[in-house]
Amino acid sequence: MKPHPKIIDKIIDSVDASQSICVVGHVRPDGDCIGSQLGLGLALINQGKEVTIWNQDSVPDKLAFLDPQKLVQKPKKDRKFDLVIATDAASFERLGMTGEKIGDRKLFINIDHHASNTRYADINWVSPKEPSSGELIFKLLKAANWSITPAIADCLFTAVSTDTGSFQYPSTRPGTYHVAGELVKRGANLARICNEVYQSFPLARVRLIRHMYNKFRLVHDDQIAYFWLKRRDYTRTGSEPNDSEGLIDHIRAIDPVVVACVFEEVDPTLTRISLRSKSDRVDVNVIAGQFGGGGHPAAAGARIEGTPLATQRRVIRAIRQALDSNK
Ligand SMILES: [Mn+2]
Repeated sequence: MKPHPKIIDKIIDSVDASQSICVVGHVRPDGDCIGSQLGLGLALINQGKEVTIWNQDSVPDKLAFLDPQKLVQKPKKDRKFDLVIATDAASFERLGMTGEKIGDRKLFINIDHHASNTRYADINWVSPKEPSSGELIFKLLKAANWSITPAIADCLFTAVSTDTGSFQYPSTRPGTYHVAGELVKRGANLARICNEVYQSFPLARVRLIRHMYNKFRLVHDDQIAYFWLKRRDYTRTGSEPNDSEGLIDHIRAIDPVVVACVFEEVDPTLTRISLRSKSDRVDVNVIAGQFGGGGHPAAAGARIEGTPLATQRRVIRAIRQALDSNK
């Protein structure tokens, strides 16, 4: 009897058997998504594959240095692919309109590290213990013996670094540092990555941070911190939704705070929430799940229908309950 091939071998065999490959990622892509998409995409190009890299949204400015060839495109028309690989996308819906354009494919592979992943593809490599999808891509490249060039190392290092909060989140494991070390050995340009990703925020974002510090609220013995981002806050500060990424870390980084929450107005009756937990006591993936969202124990999100006030009440109540039930 033939042994059941390990999933990673199945993925490598599928790539070998495919010529046209599309690599897709989630809406409003972050460093892990773009780094994983580009790191994998570049490796596949080096393998002589015909590669398309699609994301519904543009590459954030601070990550543009990873894509000098502008490989990441917005999907325009339906295309035929031998293989589509999704990276860092917890659900099919998270692919946004990209999902509508990849219908004609022979095989669909999902590579992700979100515990909430819905296993929507033909082959699902979901490993929630990994702190980033970038680490999964690194393992895939190593197992396949596909060369990790300095450009690929830049992409994967950015993925690993951003999704671990610069190697600070509890998800960071010894292996994460080994992967990072190996990526630096293979030419990841640390100075460039740190300067582009962490030291080059636009002034508009600083105005948004000022707004946040003026407006954030503390409740439940200062254990819950939250603030609202309204659409007018973006226009007023000259910023865009991309600029709000990571803002939540500022209120999370306050001593008594255990859970931080950002309410972002999508439209008057739709709110996007982001949640961060600093303690094992509170699993925000569970809280987000109560509102149809998900993520990780320490970082999760959801989109909630309803008036802003009702949404705020429901979410804060859920956080309070989580805090009180695990004292
Ligand atoms: Mn990720």
